[in-house]
Amino acid sequence: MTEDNNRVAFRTCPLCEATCGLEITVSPQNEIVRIRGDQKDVFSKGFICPKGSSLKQLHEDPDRLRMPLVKKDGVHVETTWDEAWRVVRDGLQKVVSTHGRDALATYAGNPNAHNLSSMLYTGNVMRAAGTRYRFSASTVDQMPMHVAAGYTFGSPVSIPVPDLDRTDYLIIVGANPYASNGSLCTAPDFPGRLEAIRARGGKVIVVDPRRTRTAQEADEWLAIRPGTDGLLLAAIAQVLFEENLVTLGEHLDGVVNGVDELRAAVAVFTPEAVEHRTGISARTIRTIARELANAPTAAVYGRIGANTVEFGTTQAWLVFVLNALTGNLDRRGGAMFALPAAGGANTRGTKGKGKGFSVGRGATRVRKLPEVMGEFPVAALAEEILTDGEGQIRALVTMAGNPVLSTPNSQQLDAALESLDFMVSVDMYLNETTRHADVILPPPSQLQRDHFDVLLLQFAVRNVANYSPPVLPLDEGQPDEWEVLAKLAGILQTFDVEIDPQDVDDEILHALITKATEDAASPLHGRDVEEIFNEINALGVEGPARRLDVMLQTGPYGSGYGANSDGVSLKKLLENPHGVDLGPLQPRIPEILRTPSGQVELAHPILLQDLNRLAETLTADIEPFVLVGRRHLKTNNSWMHNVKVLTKGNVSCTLQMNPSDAAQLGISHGGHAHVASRVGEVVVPVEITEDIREGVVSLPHGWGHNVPGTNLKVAAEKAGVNSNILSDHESLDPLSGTSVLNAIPVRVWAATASAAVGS
Ligand SMILES: Nc1nc2c(c(=O)[nH]1)N[C@H]1C(S)=C(S)[C@@H](COP(=O)(O)OP(=O)(O)OC[C@H]3O[C@@H](n4cnc5c(=O)[nH]c(N)nc54)[C@H](O)[C@@H]3O)O[C@H]1N2
Ligand SMILES: Nc1nc2c(c(=O)[nH]1)N[C@H]1C(S)=C(S)[C@@H](COP(=O)(O)OP(=O)(O)OC[C@H]3O[C@@H](n4cnc5c(=O)[nH]c(N)nc54)[C@H](O)[C@@H]3O)O[C@H]1N2
Ligand code: SF4
Ligand SMILES: [Mo]
Repeated sequence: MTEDNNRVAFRTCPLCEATCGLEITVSPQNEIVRIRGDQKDVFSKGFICPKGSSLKQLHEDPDRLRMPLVKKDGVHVETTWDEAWRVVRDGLQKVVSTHGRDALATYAGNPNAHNLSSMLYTGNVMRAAGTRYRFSASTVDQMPMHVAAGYTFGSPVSIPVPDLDRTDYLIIVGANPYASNGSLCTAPDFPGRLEAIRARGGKVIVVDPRRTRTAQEADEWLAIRPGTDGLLLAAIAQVLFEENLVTLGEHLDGVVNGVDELRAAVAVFTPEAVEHRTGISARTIRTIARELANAPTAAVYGRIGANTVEFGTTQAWLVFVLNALTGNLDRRGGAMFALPAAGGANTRGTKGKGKGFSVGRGATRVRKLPEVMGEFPVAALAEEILTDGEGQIRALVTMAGNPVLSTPNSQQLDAALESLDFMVSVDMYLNETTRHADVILPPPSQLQRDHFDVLLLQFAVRNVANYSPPVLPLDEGQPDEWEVLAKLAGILQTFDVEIDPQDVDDEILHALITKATEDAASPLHGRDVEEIFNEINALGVEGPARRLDVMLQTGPYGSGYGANSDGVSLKKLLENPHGVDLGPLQPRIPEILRTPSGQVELAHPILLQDLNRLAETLTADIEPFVLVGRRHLKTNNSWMHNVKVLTKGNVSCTLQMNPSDAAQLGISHGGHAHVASRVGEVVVPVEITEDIREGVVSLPHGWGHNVPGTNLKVAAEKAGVNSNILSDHESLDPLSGTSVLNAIPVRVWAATASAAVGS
C-alpha cells in the first residue's frame, strides 16, 4: 500500500519470451496507475521494454472483447456466455455428427506460450476435439529447433541456450534480440547481457542480411545472403576439422556419437566453396572458425532467420554441432540446458536414455506431409479445408492465433476460413482471422489472470521460478481463460452445454495426481490421491494454479508434498513475489539425454542426409531479389497494433531496400514498390537504407489490418500490408514442415502513383 491508498502488485510480463518482472501500481478503484520494471525481480532486475508498460493500454483498449460475439447475418454482435456456448455446442456437434471428428481442426497461436491457462488447457481442448488435425504457430516458428534437438538429444524440448552471462564469444545467426528481446533463449535485458559480454572483453558476431541494432552494437556484422546460413555453418565445421581445432572437451568424453561421420560429411563445404553463395569471404569464415575454437568459452545461437528457411532444421542442428565441436556444449559459458522448476519434459522419466525422437505418425490428406510433434504443418491447413472429399476439414477452433496474418499464402487461408461450416475462436479481438468465426470467446485481459512461464523457463539462461497472481479481478460474469478452455474441452467431448468447467478441472487434477502417485520416479509415488487433492485445495487457488502446484512440487526442485520442506511449491512462490532464483545453468549431459543410445547423436542419419541437399545449393542460381522479415521493438507479431502508444512514431510497415537496388529500379525513398512472389503481390512504401545487403528486401509480418469485418480501429489507421500474402505454402523445410518465411524469391518493381493508393 502506498500513501495514496494505491497498492503495488508484481507480475511477470507475458508479452514476449524475456519474462520481465513488472511493478504495477493499482488505485483503490482498480485502475492501473503505473507500470514499471520490478527492480527486485530475481531475473530482470528492473528491465522493461515499451511493450511491458502498455499492458495498461491493452487492458483498457475499448476494442478488446469483453463479451462473446456471435455472427448473425454476417455481422458479429455481442451475446451472453450462455448463448455463445449453445452456438458453439450446436455448431461443433453438427459437424462431428455428420462428418466425424477428423472434420475438426485446431490452431493454437503464439500467445498460448505466454499464458499459464493456455499452456495447461489448450492440450485438453485438442485431446477432447479428438481430431488428428492439429496445427499451430510452431510450424511458422521454432519447429526446426525441436526436430534438431529431438534427433540430437532425444527430446524435442532439450534445446541448449547460450550461457549469455558467462560466455566470452557469441555468434548470433538470424536473430535480433534488440528488437525481439530474444527467443528460445529467455533472458530479460538481452541487450544488456550482450553489452556485458563486450564489457568483459568478449566478442559478439552477428550474421544477418540486415545491419540490425544487434549487429550495430556487435563487434562484427556478417551480411549473409539469406537462406545460406547452412553453408556458412557447415564451412565453419569444415575448418574446425581441417585445422584440427575440434575438441569436444573432457566432459563429453564417451557420450558423443558421430564425429567421424560429420568430418566426412562437411568436407565438401570448404570456405572457398561457400563464399560465392553466402557472400561471406573464405578468409572471414576461417577467422571466425579459429576464433570460435580458441575463445575460452563460446556459443553459437540461431533463431528465426536461421529457422524459418528451407534448411531450418539442418541449420538448427549445425548450430548444436559447432557448439559441440568447439567443446562448448553443456559447459559453463557455452551452450547449456536449463533445468526448469515445472513442466520440463526432459526432467521426467528415466534419466540418460529414452525412446528418442521421430516424426511421421500419420500424414496430411492432400500433400501427405508428415506429422511432427503431434501436429501438421500449418502451411497445409488451407488446402485441407479447400479440397473436397473424405476427411476434409469443415470446422476450426482457433486459440490465441491469427493465422491469416501469420502463416503462408494468407489469401488462400483467408478464403479457406470463409468456406468452413463452423469456426470458433478463443480470442480477445475481432481481427483478420476471427472475423471468420461464428463465435468468438474472449479471455480476460493479461492483468486479470495469473501467470507462470511453464514453457519459456525451459529455455532460460538462468534457472528461476516466478508465479504472479492476477493483478486485477475479473469483470462481472467474465470467466477466466482456463474456464473458457475447460468448458470448451468439456463441450467438445460430451456436447453437453451445461458442463461445469470446475468439474472438468477437478477431473483433470485428479488424473494428474493419480498419475504421479503411480509413477515410481515421482515423489508422490504410493501417496494417497485425496490427501494431496485436499492439500492443494487448501491453498485457495483455482484452475491452472492447482495444476502448477503439482508440477512444481514434483519437479526437480519440488517440495514433493512434504518430502523436501524447503523445496519449491506454489506457496513458496506466493511468498516470493519477485521470484525465486535457482542459480546459474549447470551441466546436464548425460542426465538430460533421451536418445536410445544414451549418447548425443551429433550426426543423426536424417540430418546427415540433408547435407546432401544442402550441397546441391552450392551451385544453385542466385536470385536477383529475396524477401526477409523483421521485427520492431514496439510490435508483437500481428496483434498489438491496436495499442496507440506502441504504433505512434516511426513504427511502420515499409519495404527496406538497399540504395543501389533502389537506384537500379528507379525507386525513391518514400515511393512505392510492387513485390510479387509465386503466390501473391503487394504494393508497399519503400524505405531506402544502407543497413540491408544488396539483393535483399525486408518487410515485417503481422500487418495488413484494413480488412472489412474486423474491429481494430487504431490498427486500421496504420494498416500496412500483410507480408504473408507473399510467402508460399508449398515452400517448407522438409524435415520439420516449417514454412519458408525468409529468403523468399520475389520480383520488385517501381509502382505508379495510382498503384500506391490504398497501400
Ligand atoms: N512472414 C513472417 N510470418 C511470421 C513470422 C515471421 O517472422 N515472418 N513469425 C512467425 C512467428 S515466430 C509466430 S510465433 C507467428 C505468430 O502467429 P499467431 O500466433 O497465429 O499470431 P499472433 O500475431 O501471435 O496472434 C495472436 C492472436 O492471439 C490473440 N491473443 C493475444 N493474447 C491472447 C490471450 O492471452 N488469449 C487469447 N485467447 N488470445 C490472445 C490476439 O488477439 C491474436 O488474434 O507468426 C509467424 N509468422
Ligand atoms: N518486439 C517484438 N518482439 C518479439 C516479437 C515481435 O513480433 N515483436 N515476436 C516474438 C516471437 S513470436 C519470436 S519467435 C521472436 C523472434 O525473435 P528473433 O529470432 O530475434 O526474430 P527477429 O527479430 O525477426 O530477427 C530475425 C532476424 O533474422 C534476419 N534474417 C532473415 N533471413 C535471414 C537469413 O536467411 N539468415 C540470417 N542469418 N538472418 C536472416 C532478419 O533480418 C532479422 O534481423 O521474437 C519475439 N519477440
Ligand atoms: S522485453 Fe518482453 S517481457 Fe520484457 S517488458 Fe518487453 S515485452 Fe515484456
Ligand atoms: Mo514466434
